[in-house]
Amino acid sequence: MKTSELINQEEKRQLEEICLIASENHTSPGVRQALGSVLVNKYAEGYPGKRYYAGNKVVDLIEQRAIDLAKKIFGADHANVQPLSGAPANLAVYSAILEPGDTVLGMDLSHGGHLTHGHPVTLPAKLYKFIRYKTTSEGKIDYDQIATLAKKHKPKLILVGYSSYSRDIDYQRVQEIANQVGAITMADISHIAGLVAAKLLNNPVPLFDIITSTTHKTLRGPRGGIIMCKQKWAEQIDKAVFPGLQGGPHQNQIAALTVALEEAQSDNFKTYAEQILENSTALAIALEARDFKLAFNGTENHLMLIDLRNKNVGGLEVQLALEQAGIIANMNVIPDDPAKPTNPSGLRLGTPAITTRGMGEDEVRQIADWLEQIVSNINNVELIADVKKQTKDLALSFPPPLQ
Ligand code: DSN
Repeated sequence: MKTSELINQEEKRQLEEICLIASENHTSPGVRQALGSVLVNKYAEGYPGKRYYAGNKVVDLIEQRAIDLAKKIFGADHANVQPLSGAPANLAVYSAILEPGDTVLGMDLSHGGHLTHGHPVTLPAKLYKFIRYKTTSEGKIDYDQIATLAKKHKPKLILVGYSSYSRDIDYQRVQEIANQVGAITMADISHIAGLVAAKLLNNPVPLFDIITSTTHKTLRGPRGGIIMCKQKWAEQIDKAVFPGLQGGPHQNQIAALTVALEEAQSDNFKTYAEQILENSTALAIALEARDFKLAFNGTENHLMLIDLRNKNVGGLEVQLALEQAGIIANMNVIPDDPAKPTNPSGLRLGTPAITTRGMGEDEVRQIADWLEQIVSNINNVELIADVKKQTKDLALSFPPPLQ
C-alpha cells in the first residue's frame, strides 16, 4: 500500500473516532499547510540575523514573528521557538542552568508529573538529583511539602507543570518558596498552554524564571516546543538549544507555530478555550454521576483522571475496550498507584480534541454514558460493537475540524 493511502486511512480514522487523549488536538489547515511547505527545505542553524547559512532572509522574518507573538501572548521577556518538542525543551533548560549532580524538586510522576521531569528511566535522572513532592489526600499540590523539601534539600531548581494533574497551580506560592531557598523556578505548561494563552488559567510566565511548553496540545499548533524566560536566562537558554543540543531548526514547524500563535490571538480561540473547560467540567460531572471516582477530586482544566479501582477493571482493559468502541483515551497511573504502569488503575481523559470538532456538553454526556456502559460490560463484544456504530455516527455528524 502506498504511504499516501495510509495517510488517507489515518485521516478517516480521526474523523470516525472520538479522541479523548488529553494531549492531542486537530490542527487547522493553515498549520498543516505551513508544516508541508517549502520551509522544510531550508537549513538555518543559528538565530534570526545570526545564521550559519545564507538564504535565510524570509526564514528570519518567520522565526522572529513566532518569537514576537509568543512574547506578546504569554508576556515573556524572551522566547526560543526552536526546541523540536517538549522533551528536548526540558533537557535544554536543565543543561542551560544545572551542573551534573545538582538537585531539582519536581512532582512525583504518579501524582501528575512527567517523564521528562526526572523519571528514573530518563537521561536527566542520570545527570541530576531529583527529589519528589506529591499531592495531598484532597488532591491539591502539597505546597507545604514543597516548602519543607526545599528547605531540607536546597534544590537549584523547583519544577511545576504536569501531564495528568487536573488542577490549576499556585505559582505565587511556589515562587515564594523558591525565593526563600534561592532556587530557580521552572513551569512546564505543555498541557495548558492554550488555556493560559486564552487567560483562563493562571499564567506563570511573568512570575517564573523559565517556562517550557509543547505547542501541539491545547495550543493547537504543530508538534514542537518553546522555551520562554526572563531576560537574565536568555543567552544561556539559546546557547543550550543551539548549538548545545540541536542542529538546524525545523523552519516548517516554526512557521506552523507562527500560524497557530496568530490563531491563538483570535476571539474564536478564546471561545474555543472556554468551551474546552465547559466540556471538561460537564464530563467530570457526568462521570461522577455515574459513580466514577476522579483523582485530584475533579478538574479545573482540560483533563481528568479516572480512578478505576471501584470498577474492578484495569486502565489497559478499559483503553482497549474503548478503542474497540471508537473512543480513544489512554491508561494512566493514579497517585501512588498500587498497580503496574503497564495496566495502571487510571484512565486519563481530555476535551481539547472533541471541542475542536465542535462537540459540546450534550455530546460529552453521551460519551459519559458510553464510558459507563463499556466499563460495566468490559467483555461484552456485542455491546462494544453497538457502541462503535454509535460513536462513528456521532463523530461523522460533525464536520471535519477547522476546514
Ligand atoms: N505524551 C504527552 C502526554 O500525553 O501528556 C506528554 O509528553
